[in-house]
Amino acid sequence: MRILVTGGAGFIGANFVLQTVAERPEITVTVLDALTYAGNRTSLDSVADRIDFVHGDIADLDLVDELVSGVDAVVHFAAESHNDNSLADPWPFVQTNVVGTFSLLQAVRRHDVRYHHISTDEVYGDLELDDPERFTESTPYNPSSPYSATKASSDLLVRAWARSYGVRATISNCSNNYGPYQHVEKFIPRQITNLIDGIRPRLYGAGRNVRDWIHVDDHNRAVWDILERGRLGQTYLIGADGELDNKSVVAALLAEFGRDPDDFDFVTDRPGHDMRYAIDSTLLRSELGWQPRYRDFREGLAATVRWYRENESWWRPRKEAVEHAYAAQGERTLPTH
Ligand code: NAD
Ligand code: TDX
Repeated sequence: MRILVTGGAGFIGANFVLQTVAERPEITVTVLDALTYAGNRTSLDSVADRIDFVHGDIADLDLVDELVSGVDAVVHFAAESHNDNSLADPWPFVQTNVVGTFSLLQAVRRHDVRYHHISTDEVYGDLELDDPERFTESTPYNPSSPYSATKASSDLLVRAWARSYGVRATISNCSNNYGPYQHVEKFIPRQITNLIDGIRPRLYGAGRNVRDWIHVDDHNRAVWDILERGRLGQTYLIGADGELDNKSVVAALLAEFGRDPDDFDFVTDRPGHDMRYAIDSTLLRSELGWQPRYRDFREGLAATVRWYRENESWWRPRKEAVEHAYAAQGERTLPTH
């Protein structure tokens, strides 16, 4: 089987490629990645001689058509992925997430290639802290940020191409991932690298927002299950029952670094900040037999902290620019709640 992995130099895509090469040596992998600020080719160094890497844009129709014509399946990870950036400058999100997905869909339609679309739980909007419900495959779409609106748009394109043109597509909507190779702009790597640098972690608002954490390897194993055994046209939610509020995540990190539990700052909140995400992954578990392997968040977090400690050369070149961008977006410390 030959697969085209878009966004394979990003966080989840790179972990997917590393896992695939290690566990499925019979698969031929081609990566298509534009190497934006979020892409890092060195994440794939250990498998560089076992994959093909193409530096290019998913919105380049001719390039995408050529690459898709030579594979059996496309796994589409490439995206502009950071909510804060989408609030500051939404255009690249429309271009990559919507136009880029359109370009891939046209190619898989023309060449009748199997397509798996990676999406997010954020398309469903957010839940109240005390809401007993969790997101399911039938929750109505209600995105909040420019990022989640463009991801929702791309999901709808996939659904339309599957129904109207018979494209052999599946979609997965996953909750917040953590693990190695995640960009230092994101919550957990930002706080880990702050702590390594002796800077206090920074919590938006009151730190009460809840995210449903899943280890990136568990996400990627679910993607393979869906690719191999998922029903065409079906959406699957991926989540590992990992709900935690941001303050608890910071508390776990402070403990990991042997720091005082109060050693963090509250900073300006994100506009429109979603309160809570929570996934009901019953369909994935019952139909495809998927189970998470990382069941203890604190263990997974400790392993992730070790990875950032041991791989400073991977993240250090990007740290200063990220902190500069947050400062330029107006982030400032708030009085303690
Ligand atoms: P990321 O920002 O770390 O990586 C994105 C990758 O896509 C980068 O390598 C970048 O260079 C590449 N890219 C961006 N624009 C491109 C373009 N026009 N053409 C080709 N390549 C391009 O993102 P991530 O966190 O790895 O997310 C991957 C996917 O998973 C995204 O679709 C995201 O919406 C989805 N997702 C992420 C999470 C999460 O917690 N990070 C959760 C659920 C779903
Ligand atoms: O410094 C911070 N302090 C803070 O409190 C940062 C960067 C974030 N936060 C909060 C905001 C969120 O409540 O932490 C939570 C997680 O923030 P992000 O890492 O930016 O993730 P989120 O906005 O939840 O989106 C992520 O999960 C869904 C990914 O970035 C998306 O690509 C994915 O679709």
